[in-house]
Amino acid sequence: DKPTLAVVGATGAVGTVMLELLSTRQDVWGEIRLIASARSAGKKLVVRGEEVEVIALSEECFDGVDVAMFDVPDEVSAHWAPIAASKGAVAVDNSGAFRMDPEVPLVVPEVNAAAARVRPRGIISNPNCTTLTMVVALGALHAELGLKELVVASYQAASGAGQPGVDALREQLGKVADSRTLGTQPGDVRRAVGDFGPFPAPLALNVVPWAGSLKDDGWSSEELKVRNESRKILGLPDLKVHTTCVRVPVITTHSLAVHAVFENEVSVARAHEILDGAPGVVLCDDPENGEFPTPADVVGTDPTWVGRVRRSIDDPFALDMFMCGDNLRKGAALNTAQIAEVVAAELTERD
Ligand code: 2RA
Repeated sequence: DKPTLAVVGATGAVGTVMLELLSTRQDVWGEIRLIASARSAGKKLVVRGEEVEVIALSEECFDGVDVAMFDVPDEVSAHWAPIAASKGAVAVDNSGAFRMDPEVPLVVPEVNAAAARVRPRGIISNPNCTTLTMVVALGALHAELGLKELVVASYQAASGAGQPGVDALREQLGKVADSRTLGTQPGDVRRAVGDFGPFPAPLALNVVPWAGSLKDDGWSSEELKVRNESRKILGLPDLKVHTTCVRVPVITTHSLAVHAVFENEVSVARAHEILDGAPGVVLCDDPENGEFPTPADVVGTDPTWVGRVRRSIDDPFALDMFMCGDNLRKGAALNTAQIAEVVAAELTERD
Protein backbone atom coordinates (compact mmCIF):
# COMPACT_ATOMS: atom_id res chain seq x y z
CA ASP A 1 0.00 0.00 0.00
CA LYS A 2 1.12 3.53 -0.70
CA PRO A 3 1.93 5.53 2.47
CA THR A 4 -0.54 7.96 4.04
CA LEU A 5 0.55 11.62 4.14
CA ALA A 6 -0.69 14.34 6.47
CA VAL A 7 -0.13 18.00 5.55
CA VAL A 8 -0.30 20.12 8.69
CA GLY A 9 -0.71 23.81 7.86
CA ALA A 10 -2.41 23.05 4.54
CA THR A 11 -4.06 26.47 4.29
CA GLY A 12 -0.94 28.67 4.77
CA ALA A 13 1.33 30.26 2.14
CA VAL A 14 3.70 27.26 2.03
CA GLY A 15 0.79 24.80 2.40
CA THR A 16 -0.83 26.23 -0.73
CA VAL A 17 2.35 25.68 -2.75
CA MET A 18 2.60 22.20 -1.20
CA LEU A 19 -0.84 21.18 -2.52
CA GLU A 20 0.16 22.39 -5.97
CA LEU A 21 3.40 20.35 -5.80
CA LEU A 22 1.61 17.23 -4.53
CA SER A 23 -0.73 17.56 -7.51
CA THR A 24 2.07 17.77 -10.07
CA ARG A 25 4.90 15.57 -8.75
CA GLN A 26 5.02 11.82 -9.18
CA ASP A 27 2.24 10.53 -6.92
CA VAL A 28 3.79 8.32 -4.26
CA TRP A 29 1.02 8.80 -1.71
CA GLY A 30 -2.09 6.85 -0.77
CA GLU A 31 -4.41 9.04 1.31
CA ILE A 32 -3.46 12.70 1.68
CA ARG A 33 -4.96 14.20 4.82
CA LEU A 34 -5.16 17.98 5.10
CA ILE A 35 -4.86 19.45 8.58
CA ALA A 36 -5.02 23.03 9.84
CA SER A 37 -6.13 25.06 12.85
CA ALA A 38 -9.74 24.73 14.03
CA ARG A 39 -10.45 28.06 12.29
CA SER A 40 -9.83 26.51 8.86
CA ALA A 41 -11.47 23.14 9.54
CA GLY A 42 -14.27 22.30 7.10
CA LYS A 43 -12.66 24.27 4.24
CA LYS A 44 -12.35 22.29 1.02
CA LEU A 45 -9.04 22.40 -0.84
CA VAL A 46 -8.08 20.76 -4.11
CA VAL A 47 -5.19 18.31 -4.19
CA ARG A 48 -4.48 15.86 -7.04
CA GLY A 49 -7.58 17.24 -8.75
CA GLU A 50 -9.90 16.24 -5.91
CA GLU A 51 -11.59 18.27 -3.19
CA VAL A 52 -10.41 17.30 0.29
CA GLU A 53 -11.95 18.65 3.48
CA VAL A 54 -9.52 20.21 5.94
CA ILE A 55 -9.66 18.72 9.43
CA ALA A 56 -8.72 20.39 12.72
CA LEU A 57 -5.36 19.53 14.28
CA SER A 58 -5.76 16.89 17.02
CA GLU A 59 -3.94 13.76 18.21
CA GLU A 60 -6.40 11.54 16.31
CA CYS A 61 -5.46 13.26 13.04
CA PHE A 62 -2.24 11.25 13.02
CA ASP A 63 -3.90 7.81 13.33
CA GLY A 64 -2.60 5.68 10.46
CA VAL A 65 -0.35 8.44 9.11
CA ASP A 66 3.07 7.38 7.79
CA VAL A 67 4.53 10.82 7.05
CA ALA A 68 3.35 14.14 8.52
CA MET A 69 4.59 17.39 7.01
CA PHE A 70 4.46 20.50 9.19
CA ASP A 71 4.27 23.97 7.61
CA VAL A 72 3.34 25.87 10.77
CA PRO A 73 4.96 28.33 13.23
CA ASP A 74 7.81 27.08 15.46
CA GLU A 75 5.70 26.73 18.61
CA VAL A 76 3.02 24.67 16.82
CA SER A 77 5.65 22.31 15.41
CA ALA A 78 7.47 22.12 18.75
CA HIS A 79 4.27 20.80 20.32
CA TRP A 80 2.75 18.68 17.55
CA ALA A 81 5.64 17.11 15.61
CA PRO A 82 6.68 14.95 18.62
CA ILE A 83 3.01 13.90 19.01
CA ALA A 84 2.86 12.82 15.35
CA ALA A 85 6.16 10.94 15.82
CA SER A 86 4.87 9.23 19.01
CA LYS A 87 1.92 7.98 16.95
CA GLY A 88 4.29 6.32 14.46
CA ALA A 89 4.49 8.95 11.74
CA VAL A 90 7.77 10.38 10.47
CA ALA A 91 7.43 14.14 10.96
CA VAL A 92 9.01 16.37 8.29
CA ASP A 93 9.13 19.81 9.85
CA ASN A 94 9.60 23.09 8.02
CA SER A 95 9.80 25.24 11.16
CA GLY A 96 12.90 26.32 13.04
CA ALA A 97 11.95 24.28 16.12
CA PHE A 98 14.23 21.26 15.60
CA ARG A 99 16.77 22.25 12.96
CA MET A 100 19.77 22.41 15.29
CA ASP A 101 18.71 19.47 17.51
CA PRO A 102 21.57 16.94 17.22
CA GLU A 103 18.99 14.13 17.21
CA VAL A 104 17.11 15.61 14.24
CA PRO A 105 18.65 15.41 10.76
CA LEU A 106 18.55 18.58 8.64
CA VAL A 107 18.07 17.33 5.11
CA VAL A 108 18.49 18.60 1.56
CA PRO A 109 18.03 15.50 -0.62
CA GLU A 110 20.53 16.58 -3.32
CA VAL A 111 23.21 17.06 -0.64
CA ASN A 112 22.65 14.66 2.29
CA ALA A 113 19.66 12.37 1.56
CA ALA A 114 21.21 9.53 3.59
CA ALA A 115 20.95 11.64 6.77
CA ALA A 116 17.14 11.27 6.58
CA ARG A 117 17.46 7.61 7.58
CA VAL A 118 18.92 8.40 11.00
CA ARG A 119 16.11 10.10 12.94
CA PRO A 120 16.07 9.04 16.60
CA ARG A 121 13.19 11.42 17.43
CA GLY A 122 11.15 10.43 14.38
CA ILE A 123 11.54 14.01 13.13
CA ILE A 124 13.41 15.36 10.08
CA SER A 125 13.92 19.10 9.67
CA ASN A 126 13.72 21.16 6.51
CA PRO A 127 16.24 24.06 6.40
CA ASN A 128 15.47 27.77 6.35
CA CYS A 129 14.71 29.19 2.90
CA THR A 130 17.78 31.42 2.80
CA THR A 131 20.11 28.50 3.50
CA LEU A 132 18.24 26.46 0.88
CA THR A 133 18.81 29.14 -1.75
CA MET A 134 22.52 28.33 -1.86
CA VAL A 135 23.18 24.96 -0.28
CA VAL A 136 22.37 22.70 -3.24
CA ALA A 137 24.86 24.52 -5.48
CA LEU A 138 27.42 24.82 -2.68
CA GLY A 139 27.05 21.11 -1.85
CA ALA A 140 27.97 20.22 -5.43
CA LEU A 141 30.98 22.58 -5.43
CA HIS A 142 32.07 21.39 -1.97
CA ALA A 143 32.05 17.72 -3.06
CA GLU A 144 34.63 18.52 -5.74
CA LEU A 145 36.60 21.45 -4.38
CA GLY A 146 36.31 21.34 -0.55
CA LEU A 147 34.57 24.36 0.93
CA LYS A 148 36.46 26.37 3.58
CA GLU A 149 34.70 29.70 4.03
CA LEU A 150 31.63 31.62 2.91
CA VAL A 151 30.86 35.32 2.76
CA VAL A 152 27.18 35.79 1.93
CA ALA A 153 24.79 38.70 1.44
CA SER A 154 21.13 37.85 0.99
CA TYR A 155 18.47 39.72 -0.98
CA GLN A 156 15.30 38.24 0.56
CA ALA A 157 11.78 38.46 -0.78
CA ALA A 158 8.77 39.74 1.17
CA SER A 159 7.02 36.34 1.16
CA GLY A 160 9.79 35.02 3.44
CA ALA A 161 7.83 36.92 6.09
CA GLY A 162 4.64 35.07 5.07
CA GLN A 163 1.43 36.42 3.58
CA PRO A 164 1.56 39.55 5.84
CA GLY A 165 4.91 40.37 4.21
CA VAL A 166 3.45 40.10 0.71
CA ASP A 167 0.36 42.13 1.66
CA ALA A 168 2.51 44.86 3.24
CA LEU A 169 4.80 45.17 0.22
CA ARG A 170 1.89 45.36 -2.25
CA GLU A 171 0.16 47.99 -0.13
CA GLN A 172 3.35 50.03 0.17
CA LEU A 173 4.02 49.82 -3.57
CA GLY A 174 0.50 51.14 -4.17
CA LYS A 175 1.21 54.15 -1.97
CA VAL A 176 4.45 55.13 -3.73
CA ALA A 177 3.80 54.08 -7.33
CA ASP A 178 2.36 57.32 -8.68
CA SER A 179 4.71 59.76 -7.02
CA ARG A 180 7.33 61.53 -9.15
CA THR A 181 9.23 62.76 -6.07
CA LEU A 182 9.24 60.03 -3.38
CA GLY A 183 12.67 58.59 -2.76
CA THR A 184 14.51 61.90 -3.11
CA GLN A 185 14.39 63.25 0.47
CA PRO A 186 15.36 61.56 3.76
CA GLY A 187 12.30 59.96 5.36
CA ASP A 188 9.86 60.78 2.54
CA VAL A 189 9.17 57.11 1.72
CA ARG A 190 8.86 56.26 5.43
CA ARG A 191 6.18 58.95 5.87
CA ALA A 192 4.30 58.06 2.67
CA VAL A 193 4.19 54.35 3.49
CA GLY A 194 3.12 54.77 7.13
CA ASP A 195 2.63 51.11 8.02
CA PHE A 196 5.72 48.89 7.60
CA GLY A 197 3.84 45.61 8.16
CA PRO A 198 6.20 42.88 9.48
CA PHE A 199 9.32 44.82 8.39
CA PRO A 200 11.27 47.30 10.57
CA ALA A 201 11.41 49.94 7.79
CA PRO A 202 9.59 50.63 4.52
CA LEU A 203 10.28 47.94 1.90
CA ALA A 204 8.91 49.76 -1.16
CA LEU A 205 11.66 51.83 -2.85
CA ASN A 206 14.05 50.54 -0.20
CA VAL A 207 16.25 47.70 1.04
CA VAL A 208 16.20 46.68 4.71
CA PRO A 209 19.25 45.05 6.31
CA TRP A 210 17.20 42.93 8.67
CA ALA A 211 15.37 39.56 8.76
CA GLY A 212 14.25 37.68 11.86
CA SER A 213 14.90 38.63 15.47
CA LEU A 214 17.84 40.19 17.33
CA LYS A 215 20.38 37.74 18.74
CA ASP A 216 23.65 38.24 20.67
CA ASP A 217 26.23 40.73 19.46
CA GLY A 218 23.96 42.34 16.86
CA TRP A 219 23.43 39.27 14.68
CA SER A 220 19.94 38.55 13.33
CA SER A 221 18.36 35.11 13.81
CA GLU A 222 18.31 34.72 10.03
CA GLU A 223 22.09 35.29 9.79
CA LEU A 224 22.75 32.70 12.49
CA LYS A 225 20.46 30.21 10.71
CA VAL A 226 22.41 30.57 7.46
CA ARG A 227 25.67 29.90 9.32
CA ASN A 228 24.55 27.07 11.59
CA GLU A 229 22.35 25.25 9.11
CA SER A 230 24.95 25.39 6.30
CA ARG A 231 27.50 23.84 8.67
CA LYS A 232 25.11 21.05 9.66
CA ILE A 233 23.87 20.16 6.15
CA LEU A 234 27.34 20.19 4.60
CA GLY A 235 28.82 18.30 7.56
CA LEU A 236 31.38 21.07 8.11
CA PRO A 237 31.10 22.07 11.79
CA ASP A 238 34.03 24.48 11.51
CA LEU A 239 33.02 26.19 8.26
CA LYS A 240 33.60 29.93 8.52
CA VAL A 241 30.42 31.75 7.50
CA HIS A 242 29.94 35.53 7.41
CA THR A 243 26.42 36.61 6.50
CA THR A 244 24.40 39.80 6.14
CA CYS A 245 20.67 39.22 5.54
CA VAL A 246 18.79 41.93 3.67
CA ARG A 247 15.12 42.24 2.66
CA VAL A 248 14.40 43.63 -0.82
CA PRO A 249 11.14 44.68 -2.53
CA VAL A 250 10.62 41.36 -4.33
CA ILE A 251 7.44 39.32 -3.77
CA THR A 252 8.89 35.79 -3.95
CA THR A 253 12.40 34.37 -4.64
CA HIS A 254 15.42 34.92 -2.47
CA SER A 255 18.80 35.83 -3.99
CA LEU A 256 22.29 35.57 -2.54
CA ALA A 257 25.68 37.03 -3.45
CA VAL A 258 28.14 34.32 -2.40
CA HIS A 259 31.92 34.49 -1.99
CA ALA A 260 33.08 30.89 -1.45
CA VAL A 261 36.66 29.96 -0.56
CA PHE A 262 37.81 26.41 -1.32
CA GLU A 263 40.66 24.06 -0.30
CA ASN A 264 41.60 23.73 -3.97
CA GLU A 265 42.39 26.24 -6.65
CA VAL A 266 39.31 27.01 -8.73
CA SER A 267 38.53 27.99 -12.30
CA VAL A 268 35.31 29.30 -13.79
CA ALA A 269 35.36 26.50 -16.37
CA ARG A 270 35.54 23.79 -13.65
CA ALA A 271 32.85 25.54 -11.56
CA HIS A 272 30.61 25.73 -14.65
CA GLU A 273 31.15 22.04 -15.31
CA ILE A 274 30.26 21.09 -11.72
CA LEU A 275 27.20 23.34 -11.54
CA ASP A 276 25.97 22.31 -14.98
CA GLY A 277 25.97 18.66 -13.93
CA ALA A 278 24.51 19.18 -10.46
CA PRO A 279 20.95 17.91 -9.87
CA GLY A 280 18.61 20.72 -8.83
CA VAL A 281 20.89 23.46 -10.21
CA VAL A 282 20.53 25.52 -13.37
CA LEU A 283 23.61 27.37 -14.58
CA CYS A 284 22.58 30.66 -16.19
CA ASP A 285 25.80 32.54 -16.77
CA ASP A 286 26.28 34.48 -19.98
CA PRO A 287 26.63 38.14 -18.96
CA GLU A 288 27.72 39.13 -22.47
CA ASN A 289 24.17 38.34 -23.56
CA GLY A 290 22.55 39.66 -20.39
CA GLU A 291 21.98 36.14 -19.03
CA PHE A 292 22.02 35.79 -15.25
CA PRO A 293 19.36 34.76 -12.76
CA THR A 294 16.98 37.39 -11.38
CA PRO A 295 14.10 36.77 -8.97
CA ALA A 296 11.54 38.00 -11.50
CA ASP A 297 12.59 35.22 -13.90
CA VAL A 298 13.22 32.49 -11.33
CA VAL A 299 9.96 32.75 -9.33
CA GLY A 300 7.69 29.72 -9.72
CA THR A 301 10.53 27.39 -10.76
CA ASP A 302 12.04 24.52 -8.78
CA PRO A 303 15.86 24.68 -9.14
CA THR A 304 18.58 26.85 -7.66
CA TRP A 305 19.77 29.21 -10.40
CA VAL A 306 23.44 30.22 -10.45
CA GLY A 307 25.09 32.94 -12.51
CA ARG A 308 27.81 35.63 -12.45
CA VAL A 309 30.39 32.94 -11.63
CA ARG A 310 33.79 34.62 -11.32
CA ARG A 311 37.14 33.61 -9.90
CA SER A 312 38.17 36.09 -7.25
CA ILE A 313 40.75 38.49 -8.68
CA ASP A 314 42.68 38.40 -5.41
CA ASP A 315 42.31 34.73 -4.42
CA PRO A 316 42.69 31.82 -6.87
CA PHE A 317 40.92 29.59 -4.33
CA ALA A 318 37.69 31.64 -4.26
CA LEU A 319 34.61 32.05 -6.42
CA ASP A 320 32.07 34.87 -6.46
CA MET A 321 28.55 33.92 -7.59
CA PHE A 322 24.93 35.07 -7.62
CA MET A 323 22.20 32.56 -6.80
CA CYS A 324 18.39 32.71 -6.87
CA GLY A 325 15.77 30.25 -5.63
CA ASP A 326 12.02 30.42 -5.10
CA ASN A 327 11.74 30.64 -1.32
CA LEU A 328 8.28 29.06 -1.25
CA ARG A 329 9.27 26.14 -3.51
CA LYS A 330 12.84 24.80 -3.02
CA GLY A 331 13.08 27.14 -0.04
CA ALA A 332 10.13 25.49 1.70
CA ALA A 333 7.43 23.27 0.14
CA LEU A 334 9.52 21.53 -2.52
CA ASN A 335 12.38 20.50 -0.21
CA THR A 336 9.83 19.27 2.36
CA ALA A 337 8.05 17.26 -0.36
CA GLN A 338 11.38 15.82 -1.54
CA ILE A 339 12.30 14.74 2.01
CA ALA A 340 8.86 13.16 2.44
CA GLU A 341 9.36 11.28 -0.85
CA VAL A 342 12.75 9.97 0.36
CA VAL A 343 10.97 8.63 3.46
CA ALA A 344 8.09 7.22 1.38
CA ALA A 345 10.61 5.32 -0.78
CA GLU A 346 12.29 3.96 2.36
CA LEU A 347 8.95 2.84 3.86
CA THR A 348 7.80 1.25 0.60
CA GLU A 349 11.16 -0.55 0.21
CA ARG A 350 10.87 -1.87 3.79
CA ASP A 351 7.34 -3.31 3.25
C1 2RA B 1 12.55 34.95 5.78
N1 2RA B 1 13.86 32.95 5.84
O1 2RA B 1 12.78 35.12 4.58
C2 2RA B 1 12.77 33.65 6.43
C3 2RA B 1 11.52 32.85 6.44
N2 2RA B 1 11.71 31.56 6.94
O2 2RA B 1 12.11 35.82 6.51
